Amino acid sequence: MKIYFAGSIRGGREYVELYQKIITYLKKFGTVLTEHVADRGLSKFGENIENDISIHTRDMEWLYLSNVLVAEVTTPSLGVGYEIGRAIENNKPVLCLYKQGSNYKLSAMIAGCENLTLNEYSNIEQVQNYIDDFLNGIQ
Ligand code: 6IA
Repeated sequence: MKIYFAGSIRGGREYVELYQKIITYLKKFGTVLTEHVADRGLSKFGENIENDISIHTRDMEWLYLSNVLVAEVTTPSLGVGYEIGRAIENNKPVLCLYKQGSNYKLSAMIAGCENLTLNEYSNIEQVQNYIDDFLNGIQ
């Protein structure tokens, strides 16, 4: 299974360690095409040798290749929201994970979307259980 993991980059990096844990767990199920999302060296302020057009082109290729998109949606991110929308339009199953009690309010465009699965978690064990349920359900 090819998995596209989406998590905030320019939106803010406060949950990057959680992204790493999620990616490690997702690798039990297949290949994660977007491991760089959890790269702690990738700062929202950082320079990148690639330009934004090539980032967008490459990410869309990976998204088309993937069987499923898993998104950590707690930190609001235009890029993550965009990827979720593009995945749904391309009939990919989408799992969104949101940290319960976060100061960030989840967008109605995610919370109110009936074409995705949204789970609220309070710890990594819950995240893992939600991933199990979701990915075993579509295999
Ligand atoms: O709007 P955001 O930057 O928070 O969007 C994050 C999402 O867009 C992630 O799920 C990625 O898949 C994708 N994305 C955004 N920026 C990049 C990137 N380099 N490389 C790969 N995927 C990206 C940006 C580097 C820059 C901050 C120095």
